[in-house]
This record gives sequence, C-alpha cells and structure tokens, in this order.
Amino acid sequence: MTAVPTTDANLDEIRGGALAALENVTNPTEADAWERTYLGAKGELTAFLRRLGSLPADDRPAAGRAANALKQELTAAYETRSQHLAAADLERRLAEDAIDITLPGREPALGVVHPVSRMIEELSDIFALMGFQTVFGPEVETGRYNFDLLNIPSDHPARDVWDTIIVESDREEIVLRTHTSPMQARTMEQTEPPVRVVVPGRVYRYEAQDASHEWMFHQLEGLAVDTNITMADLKGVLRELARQLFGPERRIRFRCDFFPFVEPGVDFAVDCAICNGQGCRVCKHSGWLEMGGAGMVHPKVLQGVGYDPKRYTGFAFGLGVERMVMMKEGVGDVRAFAGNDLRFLRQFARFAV
Ligand code: FA5
Repeated sequence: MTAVPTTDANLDEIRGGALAALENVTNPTEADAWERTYLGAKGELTAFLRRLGSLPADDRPAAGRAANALKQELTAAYETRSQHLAAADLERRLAEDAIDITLPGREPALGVVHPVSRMIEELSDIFALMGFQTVFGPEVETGRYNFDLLNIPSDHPARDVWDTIIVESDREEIVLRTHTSPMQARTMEQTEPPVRVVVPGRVYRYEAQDASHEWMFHQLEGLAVDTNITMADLKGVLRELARQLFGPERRIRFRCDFFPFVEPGVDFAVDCAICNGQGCRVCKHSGWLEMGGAGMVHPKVLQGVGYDPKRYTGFAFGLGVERMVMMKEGVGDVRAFAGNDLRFLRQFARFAV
C-alpha cells in the first residue's frame, strides 16, 4: 500500500515512482493497470488531490497547481508509452501473421473430360460435318429392339453371339442393350427417310474382362437410309472418318463378316498410323487396327419398321469407342477407362474443360 501523500515532497515521490513503473510497462494490459494505479479515480494522484483540503490554506493553491501539472505530465507520458506499445504490438502481430506473397499460389484441381467422352464429342463433330445428327437411346432395352427388329428371332443362334445381361424375362424380355444397334429401328420408326444419325452410348455384355474386353463399354452407331444408298457411300463415309481421326494418309480395309441385321456385312479396319501399316506392337504386327462392324441394312430390318426395301436402301456401322481411344492415344488396356485411377485419367489433362 502506498502511503497517502500530503505534501510536495509526496508529489516528487509519486512522480519518480510513476515514471519508473512506466518504464517497466511492456504491454497494453500493464499500461491499463499503470493508469489505474497513478491516474485513476482510486489512484495515487487523485488521493493526493483529495487530501489538498487538509493542507494549510496558504499551501493549497501551489500544491494544487503542482498536482495538476504532474497529472498532465503523467497523462502525456502514459499516452506516449501507450502509442509506442500499440505500435510495437501491431508490428509483432504483423510479423506473426506474415504471408509470403512471393510464394506461387496453389492451383485448384480442375477436372478433365474423360477420354471416352472426348472421343464421342470428336466423332459427333466429324459425323456432323458429313450431315449426321447425334441422337441418344435407352440403355435398358426390350428384346424386341435389341434383337427381334434386328432380324435376330428368339430361336436364332445369333442371339447367343452376345452374352446378354438380362434384367427381366418373365413377361417381356428386358435387357441391358448389348450394342447401340437397337437405335436403328427406334430412329426409323420415328421418322421417314432420308435418315442420317449417329448414336453414341454405353452397352453391356456379360463378358470376361481382359485387356481388350470390358463388360461395359461404349459404341457409336451410324445409320443412313435413303434412295440409292450403296456400299460405296458406306466406304466413303468410313474412309473420311479414318482420315479425320488418324490423318490424311490412312487407308481402310473391309472384310466379310456376319451380322444378321446387315447384308452384306463387313468388319472394317484402318491401317495402323503408328507403323504406317508395317506392323508394330499396337496393331499386333498385322498393320491393321479393327474399328468395328458395318454393312448394308438388311431388307428385313427396313420392312420391320415399315420402310419399303424396294425403294430405300441404307448402311449401318457400329464402332467401339474405347478401341478408338486406345488406337489414337496408345492405351494398352481397355479396363483403364472405367478403372477410376486418377494417374491414368490425369494423362488426358489436355482435355480440360
Ligand atoms: C456389334 O455390336 C454390331 N452391333 C456392330 C454393327 C453395327 C454391325 C451396325 C453392323 C451394322 P461387335 O460385337 O463386333 O458388333 O462390336 C462392335 C465393336 O465394339 C467391336 O469392333 C469392338 O470395337 C467393340 N467391342 C466389342 N466388344 C467389346 C468389349 N467387350 N469391350 C470393348 N469393346 C468391345
């Protein structure tokens, strides 16, 4: 407890003590405590002023002036010290919170377009230039569209060519479509010739997986029906596709194949762009890369949708989309596409949206 001062000598003591204590104040909390001790309502100086009345009358004015002068001096000293402390405090906090603005920012992780989706867009663009409209169809199909209208009756052995995932077989046969060809009949049923469409989409087969076979993959169907459509049109369209995708030097090859919904039927291949048809690992040393099946629409298919096969002819083809990406990008295993491995997908970062 500080003794209650009563004379000028006490003022000197207060002054000395206060200024010395102020020197030791190191933060705003201590500064507040100092202010209360020396200048506050219960502080030493106020106590001194209250005591003035007990001084002899002659001494009072001088003591009062001296006390007020000291109050001003201490207030000024307190303010200076407080400002100094506040500035030091600000500097300390700035130093603590410092951010290095020269550090490069963290780039947000952007998604990329899946290579299969990218290929579908590319194929749609190429076919659009040749007058084909892109349409989409259901992945869950009836046996009627997946098989019957494609000239594959229930008792026909060709129905077993595809290992079908059957959703329901009691009343009506419901399947996951095994190919995009059901959209041939669906499209023709909805429109009159001329027809020119491509149909990209997922297809499903109950198949053992290996490097070139998936149980879920994508196809792109093509269909053109009009008067006077010939095999030469099919050849011209597929050759243009191969050149747009793989470069102007490319040649295509047709070989006989059987699909119940086309006659004649072919499989078609493009000469390998990597070895220029000489034979390499990618084309399994054959010089050719298989792209899909094709042919002239079977008259029974045209009849089934109410088109007159004597008046109209057409061609159709079905491409494996994953295989196209594999050929173009040198991907060795079809399972990579649905494998969800970001290391694989990030290689296609150039397809950023
Ligand atoms: C068909 O699916 C016929 N619908 C194609 C067609 C359409 C022929 C129109 C005539 C007229 P295919 O089963 O061969 O045919 O399959 C076509 C392409 O799909 C194949 O060439 C291949 O590229 C791809 N493909 C087939 N099975 C798989 C599989 N399990 N995994 C990945 N791609 C496959």
